[in-house]
Amino acid sequence: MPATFQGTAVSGTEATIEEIRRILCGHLEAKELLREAASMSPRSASLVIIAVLGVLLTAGTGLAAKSAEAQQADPPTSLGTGKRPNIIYVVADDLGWKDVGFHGSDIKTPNIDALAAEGARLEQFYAQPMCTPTRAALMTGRYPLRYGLQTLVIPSGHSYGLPTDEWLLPQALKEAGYQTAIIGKWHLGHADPKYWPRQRGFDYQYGPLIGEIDYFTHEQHGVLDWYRNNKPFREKGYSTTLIGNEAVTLINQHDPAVPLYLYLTFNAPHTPYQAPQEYLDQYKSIADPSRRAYAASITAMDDQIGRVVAALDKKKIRDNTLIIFQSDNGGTRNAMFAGEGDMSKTKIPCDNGPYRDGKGSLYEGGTRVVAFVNWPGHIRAGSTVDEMIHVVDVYPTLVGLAGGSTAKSKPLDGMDVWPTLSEGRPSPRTEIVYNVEIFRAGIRQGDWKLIWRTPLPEGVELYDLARDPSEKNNLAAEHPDKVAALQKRANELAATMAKSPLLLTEFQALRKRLAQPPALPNQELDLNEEP
Ligand SMILES: [Ca+2]
Repeated sequence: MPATFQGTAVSGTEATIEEIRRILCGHLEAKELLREAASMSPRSASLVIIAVLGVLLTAGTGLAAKSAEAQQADPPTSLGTGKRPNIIYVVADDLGWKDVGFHGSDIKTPNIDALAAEGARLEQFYAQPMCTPTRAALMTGRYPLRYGLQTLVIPSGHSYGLPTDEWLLPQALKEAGYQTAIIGKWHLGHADPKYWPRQRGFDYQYGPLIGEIDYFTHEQHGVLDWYRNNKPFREKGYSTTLIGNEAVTLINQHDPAVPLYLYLTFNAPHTPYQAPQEYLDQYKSIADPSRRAYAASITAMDDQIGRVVAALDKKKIRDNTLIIFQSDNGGTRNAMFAGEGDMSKTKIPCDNGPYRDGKGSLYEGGTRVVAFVNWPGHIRAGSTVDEMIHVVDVYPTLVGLAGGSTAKSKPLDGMDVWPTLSEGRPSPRTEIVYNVEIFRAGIRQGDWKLIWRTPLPEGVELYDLARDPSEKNNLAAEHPDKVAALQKRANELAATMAKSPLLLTEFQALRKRLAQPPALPNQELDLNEEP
């Protein structure tokens, strides 16, 4: 570690270090924290923060494209069945692991439950801890650390997006002859049309480019976020219902001779917790208004999924349609990660069952998400796949099924897991990379999982997930060899990671503050002027 970093850390106050930790762990509070730091600290404290951030930001080499790790990744194998299924890929937003009927919830999800029961439940399906990174991993087959999207979501006021030199899943499926459509939330870049879905392989687009919209006005921070084929427009209705309507219409009008890839991404049940009265009325027994609206929004989403299945049946293409469902991250358990809106008066309603913590964290509650796969005659009904699958695996698996090619993709982290999904064979995956950022990492190899927080004082946690899936017993002190091996792996990945455009932008904004005049108290001072 550079001497400047050590010196800076030693000379900084504990309060300053804590500020840095909070900034790094929660962008949403960053501006407020910086304002606080500036008002209570001398100018030198700002310099300390900048110095530490600068060292941390330059720690990554940004050589994602040259990643030796990625170059060594196994090439995907095409295990297509000869059929080219329609693919309906459904993503829920911030859905708690336990908040579906098939995981024991009192929230009614009969359509989701039926699909899971007639297909395979995926009980070790891992996503990234937040929206943007998971969606990027799904679209690229590569860890977000490869292209700088590993930290937080793309905030509404930021202008970066998923780099355009990535070859996305819809591009690969379109190349294979699929009709491609996104109906729902994107959240992989909104400030420049070059990041929008229509420019990234989707023939058709409908829904919000960002997300966290008001379900009824479809606005984000008072700005309309509701588009059809790149044009903003207003329409009345509850977003979940509108998304369902659009999916049904698309299926009804679809030419069955052409395979369809529909990326169906509800903004439900993300904040703000809202639902139509008829759904709220189904949960009169729930006293807490947040939990009632959250439950109602999940049932509303379930109804729309039921309508999509009915449309497939009516079109007589159900038997040749693969349906996959997942949440993009675990349910929210910390208000800081609930979204950009005010959560001060809201009781967090999500339930991740036995899994610790939730969205934003590297614990299982943030990353092991509700998921199932269903394809009549191809996925064994009533089966449970208790094998490790990472969201990056979806890309090569679907492209393989589609008979497509990954030749234009950058080196994939994902593996073709079709034999695991369809036949219950052991997963080729022996490792889960929960995330690697400049301030923390989560890595699982076999049943051993490391969570490593690197801002000082560092935190090291080691769990045996086979015996302790709830991550209650930190075994780091008992197994220093396992900690060291997993830390080595995390460091290897960190050495290849791309810089985060979010943190770089914030760092540059911090530098601009150096040019501002001193924030002195606004009072008359007696100056001892020399005569
Ligand atoms: Ca999310």
